[in-house]
Amino acid sequence: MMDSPASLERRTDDEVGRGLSNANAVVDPSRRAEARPSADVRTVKTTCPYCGVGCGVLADVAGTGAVSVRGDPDHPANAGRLCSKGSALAETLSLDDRLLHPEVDGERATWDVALDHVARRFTQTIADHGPDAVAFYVSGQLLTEDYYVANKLMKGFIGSGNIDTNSRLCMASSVAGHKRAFGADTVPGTYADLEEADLVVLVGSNFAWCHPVLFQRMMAARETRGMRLVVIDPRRTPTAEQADLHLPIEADGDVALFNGLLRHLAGAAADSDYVEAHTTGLAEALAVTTGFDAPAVARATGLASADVATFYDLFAATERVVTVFSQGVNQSVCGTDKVNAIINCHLVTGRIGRPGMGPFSITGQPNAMGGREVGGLANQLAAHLDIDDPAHRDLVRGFWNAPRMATRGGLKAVDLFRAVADGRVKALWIIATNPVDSMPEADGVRDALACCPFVVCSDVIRDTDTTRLAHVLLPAAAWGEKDGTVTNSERCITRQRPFMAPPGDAKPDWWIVDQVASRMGFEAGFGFADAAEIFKEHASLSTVGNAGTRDFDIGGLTDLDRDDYERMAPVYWPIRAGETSGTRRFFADGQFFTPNRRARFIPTHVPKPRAIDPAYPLTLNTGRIRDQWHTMTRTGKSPRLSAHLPEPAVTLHPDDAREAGILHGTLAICESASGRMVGRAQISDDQTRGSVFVPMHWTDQFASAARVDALISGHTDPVSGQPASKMVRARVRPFPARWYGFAVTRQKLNGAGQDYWVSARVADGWQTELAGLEAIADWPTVAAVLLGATEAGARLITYDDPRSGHYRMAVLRAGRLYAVLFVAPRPVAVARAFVSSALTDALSEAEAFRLLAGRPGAGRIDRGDTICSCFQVGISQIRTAITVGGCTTVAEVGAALKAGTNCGSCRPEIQRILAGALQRA
Ligand SMILES: Nc1nc2c(c(=O)[nH]1)N[C@H]1C(S)=C(S)[C@@H](COP(=O)(O)OP(=O)(O)OC[C@H]3O[C@@H](n4cnc5c(=O)[nH]c(N)nc54)[C@H](O)[C@@H]3O)O[C@H]1N2
Ligand SMILES: Nc1nc2c(c(=O)[nH]1)N[C@H]1C(S)=C(S)[C@@H](COP(=O)(O)OP(=O)(O)OC[C@H]3O[C@@H](n4cnc5c(=O)[nH]c(N)nc54)[C@H](O)[C@@H]3O)O[C@H]1N2
Ligand code: SF4
Ligand SMILES: [Mo]
Repeated sequence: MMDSPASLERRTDDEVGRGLSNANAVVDPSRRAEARPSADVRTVKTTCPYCGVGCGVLADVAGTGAVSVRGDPDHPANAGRLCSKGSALAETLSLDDRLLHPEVDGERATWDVALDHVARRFTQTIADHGPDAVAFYVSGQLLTEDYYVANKLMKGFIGSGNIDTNSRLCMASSVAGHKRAFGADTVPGTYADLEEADLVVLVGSNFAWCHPVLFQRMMAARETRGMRLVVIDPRRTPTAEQADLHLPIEADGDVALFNGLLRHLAGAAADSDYVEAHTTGLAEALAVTTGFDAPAVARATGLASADVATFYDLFAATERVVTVFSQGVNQSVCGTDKVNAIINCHLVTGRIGRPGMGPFSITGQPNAMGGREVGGLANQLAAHLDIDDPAHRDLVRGFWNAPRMATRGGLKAVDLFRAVADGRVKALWIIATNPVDSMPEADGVRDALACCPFVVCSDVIRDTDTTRLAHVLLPAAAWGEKDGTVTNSERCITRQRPFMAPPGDAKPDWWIVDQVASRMGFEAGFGFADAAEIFKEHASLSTVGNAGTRDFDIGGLTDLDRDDYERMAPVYWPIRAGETSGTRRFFADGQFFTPNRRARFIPTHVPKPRAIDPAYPLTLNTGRIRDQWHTMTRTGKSPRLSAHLPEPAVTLHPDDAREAGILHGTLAICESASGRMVGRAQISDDQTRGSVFVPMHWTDQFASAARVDALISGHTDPVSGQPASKMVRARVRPFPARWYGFAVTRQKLNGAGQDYWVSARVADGWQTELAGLEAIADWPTVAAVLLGATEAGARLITYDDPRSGHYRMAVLRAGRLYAVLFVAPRPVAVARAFVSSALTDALSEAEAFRLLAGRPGAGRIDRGDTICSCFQVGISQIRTAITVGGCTTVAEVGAALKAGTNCGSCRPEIQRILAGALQRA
């Protein structure tokens, strides 16, 4: 760890016995299984801060302060497993990049000054322009307690509905679909249902990469029970590759597909007794499916008619079926209809509320569910109550003793930022989310913040594309420091516990909001002592006026004292007063939360095809990669995670690439009517013709121009207000690079000024891909500046061939490799992992030359692109194990190289490499 002032402070904390240094030890994962914490190791049970699977984590803190993590064998979600991101958590705890002190207008400030300033500006804005002139934009990565306090302040005390959350971009369509069908935002099922099912249908979910531990649980059950897997996704993803049937559906074909299925089931597999006793509206829902036979559905979805028929028959014939859905469903102009089209099929067959069956909306963020419980969306109230229902408002008003309850819902995310842009919202507080990168119309969001009179940002990182635009920065305590609860996709509430002291001035998010509330004059409703006290209030509210009429009830947790809260084991909701354990499955009794207790069928509508603009012939689809988390503020710190896919790819079908004149491995510009990005062209028939895929993760912190949300339009689902982040019309063209470069440097290379750059962490520094639109005549000078080799003490070794356009420079300092650059007229062909692993090595001049020649020296192998991040096994090694070593299964590759034997997240990719290599052989 670098000796930053922050780490010195953390050590100062040590001295007074309050905290720990957070030096990171990454335990060799091969030893993790046996790792028995030694005497001076303290083990803290907490929860992974990434995806909604909500895996239990054991943080082992050594006497030295070094932290390592392993899966918690006792946690019901993961039983000891962690995926690649969870396994690398210790690598993300370093203090570099952390926001450590409050700042006001770019100057460091005390908490008192910063909090008073925020309270004063919000109070003044409300006095001058009314409560709707202020807003909060928060996050499913807040703990339930943080979220509860923010929502209480805005809806109960400021008196506006203007608090929305990044869950609007994530779960809003599922919430709306559940409410329409069930009368409440209820997720009926459990993870065990995935193990007990005979058929699992994954709709718009790259399960293997986005919910890896749950995916592995499911796949393990499949090996023993032989369940069938259908994947509905326009791309052949690593998940789709594992499927018995992959349906490469055209974007937004889902409503047609499930309407056709409803029609098929109504004839073939309906449970008329169930429909009769427990539902309403089937006739109306069926009426809109007239004509949806398999051939018609095939035309509407771009699928083969035979595949549609196979899917329908399989679904009809299988009683135990779970339909899992995620962002390919939610993030759409017809997201809510997609959700209801799926639920309709489970209602008509009565396959809900019983083991191994049901519709299952899998949440993305660690506390997407907790956010829904506290009512973090602008159109909700706390405790699954409705803001539009006057009786519900009265109930909450009474409980909070709220001086001015909001009387209606507030602005939803897209409208909220538009209101910032046009000046209706004049003061905005952003907490734990990075909208300049993750919101649609992202350039518009950036411009809106730039002209907003007052922007406050609470984050753990100093420099993000959003914090750059804030007037006030408030340093939040990060994972490992903060204390509270999260709820996972199956309604399991688990504690996140601190195992380190917050560095610098960092404070818990709830504390920061609570302080501002008190300073705005709302002491009566705030002044919480700790997370336990907030949780108690939240639990109590869930019982108010709730005699089994509302799904969210955690009355059984209202009596927890501080020690109980501290010890609280994972627990499921609902857990009503007097109960000691929660109910695992909803709707077993066929009773729903609508006024007549019946579930509703909803007629769902196929979206009108949007007019195709010949200028933008392609459909742009966006999403996630295996080892990065959203805007990379934390996973981007991990060399291991950054090695998997270090550059944003623009993935194209071969025919589309050919038409656009784009070659594999060159750079491509992807643009829509609203913005553009540049990335590495990847040509693959995993992509369907007419579509292009770009990952959502890259920001201006890591790349010259790769914020894909600059391309996404503000089209939203009319019911849920969720943006269609997976579909915008776009086009591609070659980035006309005159030269390409690849650099590995100790310090982050300052790419500013280069036409194209993308940086990623490697073990001792950074690697950077570069390209330029203009030829460079004087490479020796430019290279020396780029590599920081202009100071004394740098030994330069160069290779220059002006005729062929090749230039290479290695910089040695004190005999060790400090930086190296390769320049070529075409994409640089040197093996990345081989060069980056030489950084800081002691090299003779001859060895440095060999490195510049791109030839591995003695004892150094070229691993190729990293596939297994736990053991750093590359694609070349895996191919060799197959072609030379004779491995024919994933297990054999694991035995030979260890690849895939720890977290298992890479097993689908090893499978793919095997299939390719064996086919060639
Ligand atoms: N590694 C990693 N894991 C994560 C996250 C992360 O950042 N990184 N984020 C977490 C969060 S917050 C979330 S919300 C989840 C998201 O988890 P997922 O929803 O599984 O992930 P995405 O990659 O966004 O999208 C899933 C798939 O939807 C497909 N799709 C696009 N359009 C359509 C369509 O019209 N119909 C259908 N059927 N499919 C379509 C895409 O091709 C994509 O493969 O992941 C969580 N887990
Ligand atoms: N094109 C496209 N856009 C998308 C999506 C997509 O699939 N395609 N997916 C959407 C979805 S589903 C989601 S969930 C969003 C995610 O988008 P964001 O929420 O914008 O992404 P994150 O990078 O997770 O942002 C979290 C921020 O909070 C900070 N942070 C981390 N921990 C804490 C903490 O404890 N306290 C505080 N105060 N700050 C903290 C991080 O440093 C980071 O800046 O993106 C959405 N945008
Ligand atoms: S699956 Fe991975 S990212 Fe998700 S909670 Fe588990 S360890 Fe964390
Ligand atoms: Mo999400």
